[in-house]
Amino acid sequence: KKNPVKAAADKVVEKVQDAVDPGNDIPGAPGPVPPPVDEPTEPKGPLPPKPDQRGPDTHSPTGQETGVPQKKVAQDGAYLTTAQGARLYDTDHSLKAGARGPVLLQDHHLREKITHFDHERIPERVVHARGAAAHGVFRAYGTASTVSKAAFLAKGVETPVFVRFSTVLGSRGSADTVRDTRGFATKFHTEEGVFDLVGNNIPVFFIQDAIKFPDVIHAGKPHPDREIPQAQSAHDTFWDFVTLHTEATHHTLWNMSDRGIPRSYRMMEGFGVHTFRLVDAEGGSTLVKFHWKPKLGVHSLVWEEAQITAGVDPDFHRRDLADAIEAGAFPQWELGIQTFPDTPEQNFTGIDLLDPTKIVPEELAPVQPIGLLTLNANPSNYFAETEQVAFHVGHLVPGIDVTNDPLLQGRLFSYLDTQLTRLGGPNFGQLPINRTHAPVNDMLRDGMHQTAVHRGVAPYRPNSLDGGCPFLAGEHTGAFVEVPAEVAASVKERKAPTSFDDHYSQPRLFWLSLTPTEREHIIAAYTFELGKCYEQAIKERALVVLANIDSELCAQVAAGLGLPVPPGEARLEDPAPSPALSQLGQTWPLDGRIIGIVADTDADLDGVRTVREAVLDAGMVPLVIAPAGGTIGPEGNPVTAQRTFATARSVEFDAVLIAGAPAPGADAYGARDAKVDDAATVTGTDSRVLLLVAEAFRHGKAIGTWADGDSVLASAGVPAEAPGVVVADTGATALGAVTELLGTHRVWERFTPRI
Ligand code: HDD
Repeated sequence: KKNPVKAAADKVVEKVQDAVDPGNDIPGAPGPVPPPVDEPTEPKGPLPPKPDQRGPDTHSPTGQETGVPQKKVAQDGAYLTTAQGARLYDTDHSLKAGARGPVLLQDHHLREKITHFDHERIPERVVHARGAAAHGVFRAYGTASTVSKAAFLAKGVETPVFVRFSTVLGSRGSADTVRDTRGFATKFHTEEGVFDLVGNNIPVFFIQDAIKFPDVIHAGKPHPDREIPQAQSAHDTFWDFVTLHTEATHHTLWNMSDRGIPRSYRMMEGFGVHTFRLVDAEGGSTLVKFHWKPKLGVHSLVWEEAQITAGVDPDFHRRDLADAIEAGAFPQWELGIQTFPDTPEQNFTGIDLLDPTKIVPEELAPVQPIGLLTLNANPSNYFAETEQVAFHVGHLVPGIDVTNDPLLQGRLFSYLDTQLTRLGGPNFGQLPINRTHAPVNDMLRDGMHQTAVHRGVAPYRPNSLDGGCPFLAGEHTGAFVEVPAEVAASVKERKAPTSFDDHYSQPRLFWLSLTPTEREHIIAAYTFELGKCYEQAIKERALVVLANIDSELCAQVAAGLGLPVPPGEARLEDPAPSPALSQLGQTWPLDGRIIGIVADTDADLDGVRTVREAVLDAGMVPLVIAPAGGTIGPEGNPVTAQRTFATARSVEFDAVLIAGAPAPGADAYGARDAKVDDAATVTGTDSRVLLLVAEAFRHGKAIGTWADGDSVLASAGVPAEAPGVVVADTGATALGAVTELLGTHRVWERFTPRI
């Protein structure tokens, strides 16, 4: 009689033999088993990455080679193992007492797999939870060397960087295009240690003292009872706070402007916000404000576009950044500084440099370029890099120091503190993305997630057992030495200087510096956001704030809300406008802009081919929008559809071209096959195409047609003679005119401001 236990055991052996046969389920021959990993044993140099902890691949899945070959597979080696390295023969069935029996507690693999999964998430950032990041390089022009001894600012020095962009209010899974401030945090891996420039896309902040940060964030985050609304400022608690704390007026006005809904992370300015202090080789100090200037210009969405995009493509900004880098259209910013003498008053032309609600107009203190940032590689792993990166305003290098700005001072505490909860202890600096490239020789020991195996017995100073090592550096051996700034004899008090009481002159400066179209957007934004509030008293208080910025702004918003206009306070003389604050009026490069080309089987497909080539040659992205997926045109020479009438929505395109049918008799793509000839022309009647064209028109986008494509315009309700609408004979002519229009981002004449 057959022994059932032996039979079961034989079966297992058989199964194991099946599984370990490399030809069985692994395509191709198995690679060599990787050599054992060297665990870091001592903290002296930068820790070597494990094979699975490599930095980013400098190239994209679409084949853009930029260096290291892309690693396509998730694992090294041929065999699946446990975390302890034991090879596995089955990962789909729990170990059971018989196929229909209960699961056994002894199943180590089951418990390890589930336990690890249960703990895959870490707390999201308390603010700036939603982000997207990229690797890059910063190349210094050397122009800052006269004011800072920082080694990475010396001429020609190239420093690896990691930049994370973010929204502030939303959770990790929230939409990208909501109205909000954007974070712009840069980690410079310099030879002298890490320097973090943790800035925003708005140059001022809601509060003047860090002690109020929990208040402004509690007010902006979803209401604590129902946890709604997500990633929005259009609700009562936000407006309650910002109208009671009028120092928030300036930042709020920027949020309500086009700056609150950027077109792309690649098209945002960045600001260090606070005044920092640079120190030169002789110990002389200069006050500075940091600016990032995007090479592609500063551009925004229009509000309806932002709203549609939040539903149609919530990952719009994340995708845009990754796609651009993948396509080799590396985004670039110039880093610039405004410099001010480091006088005891820390005041420039009457502007208090320690007040983070104030800017210094560029017309008064020009932004001087000091280096170029290029983002050239996408992260390989979102969690390991974008999620685990830890920025801190206190990560400074010799030559860059802080000031007494009370907002900055509080941040110096918060950023280190928050990582203890978020990254689970004090050793987050050892995570691959955070590891400094400079040699580390600290005396910090132990703690949660310690990965170094420190040697020796004397991690203290002074010591004799380690021969007194390590020694202390001095100013001339690269030590970070604080600027010996004088602290005026004073009393201990909870107070702000009286200069911090001016909450309106700079909001007015911003308002006066914008074009009528930009002002119109602000009026619409306030009307929308306040219209979403339930409390009448909050709306009324907001109108009082607006009356102090501008009477027309207040009157228009009051009209929209159906409320009376409150009296404004008497104002001092108007500040001179700062044209640099406006986003309009210049022409910018078009790299990475997306051109939608609507075409069906009857369209002039030769024209479509020519246009596609020309768009690519111009560094832009052509996307053919066809009635259905696959290809259109003759079998031997088809045109591939990248989008269909079902998947395309206007918000994805910076401009739209409509390919009409060639004149009767003219066969634009040569030998058509009968099947194609029979296909009905659907473009001009398809409601999705008409919506696409109407929305593109409403959002101020350039629209071009050729052949008889203009017939679609009439059906979509778009006047052929309207500004920015091009009716041409050929695709090349239509594209030429549309490209010209794109340089200014939108067709601004289409917006008719009320004031
Ligand atoms: Fe902050 C994150 C920018 C004021 C406390 N902040 C954070 C990030 C950016 C900023 C870009 C995301 C970094 C990343 O991508 O990981 N924060 C700013 C700017 C401020 C500012 C420009 C004003 C000028 N922040 C501020 C104050 C406090 C904080 C006043 C606290 C007193 N910020 C934090 C934080 C966060 C943070 C809680 C959340 C996650 C993190 O730090 O690492 O510590």
